[in-house]
Amino acid sequence: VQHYILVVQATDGGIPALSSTVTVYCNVVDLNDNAPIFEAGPHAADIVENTTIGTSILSVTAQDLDSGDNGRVIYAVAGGDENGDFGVAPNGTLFTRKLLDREQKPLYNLILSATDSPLPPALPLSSTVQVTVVLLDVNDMSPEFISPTKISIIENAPSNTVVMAIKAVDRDEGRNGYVEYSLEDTTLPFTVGPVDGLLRVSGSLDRELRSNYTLEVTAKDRGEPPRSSSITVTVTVLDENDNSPVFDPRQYSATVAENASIGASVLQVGALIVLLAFSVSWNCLEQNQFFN
Ligand SMILES: [Ca+2]
Ligand SMILES: [Ca+2]
Ligand SMILES: [Ca+2]
Ligand SMILES: [Ca+2]
Repeated sequence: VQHYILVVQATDGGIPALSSTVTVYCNVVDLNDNAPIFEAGPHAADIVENTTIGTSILSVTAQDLDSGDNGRVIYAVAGGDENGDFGVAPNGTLFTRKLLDREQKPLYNLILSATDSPLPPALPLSSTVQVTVVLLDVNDMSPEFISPTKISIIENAPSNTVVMAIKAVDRDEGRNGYVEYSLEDTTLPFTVGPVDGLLRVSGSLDRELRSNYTLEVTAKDRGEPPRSSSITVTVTVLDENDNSPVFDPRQYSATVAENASIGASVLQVGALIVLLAFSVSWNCLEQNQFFN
């Protein structure tokens, strides 16, 4: 009630009694003594990630029993939104201000405030409410390979021998992040486990016939639509009976004086010392048979 109209009557004690009336207009000035109060919760909503900027999520309402500016409510996001991902419209509708990424942050616990707007020097009063926003996954991540792309296997390895474990990770959730593996060329003597990614030998490997294989491996998720990515794995077939030492580097060079004596040390290759076997003359230096 803001206005009272009172009719006041004064009557004397005489006989007959005389009286008169006066009308009193009474305005009650509002004090800001009520804070805005939110309707009871819980307040929660699910939205898909990557939703358009400005998408409405839910609405909150706070009632303020005061009148005028004392009851005029302004809404704001007061907590839980460090990156400024959300805003609240004057009517209390929560909306997105940015593209939201479930892989970065799947859930927000927001604090919304409602504050009234009394004229100074009166102080505003406010209250808060918690709003939970859960992001639903969209298949926006492709599988990413984390396994090596080069591997070797001994020739004659029996069928079913595990060559390596191929691994790809997909940061999406559920089916969107469930990865299955396959080989592009199924005629090669290898298979890959669709679920475990184990690359196995499935035929004979003969280094003399073929010393390396290039396998294109695809990892595909089960999203709708699915996303996939591929890598190339090089498999080198090693010679089973090759016991000869491997020099590193493959080539060595040394300079020998023309008048070096037979038996002079030329250079050392690992544990092997190369000695001069014949005398050297300048015009024969390009041949190799002087050394043993
Ligand atoms: Ca108020
Ligand atoms: Ca995402
Ligand atoms: Ca996603
Ligand atoms: Ca995915």
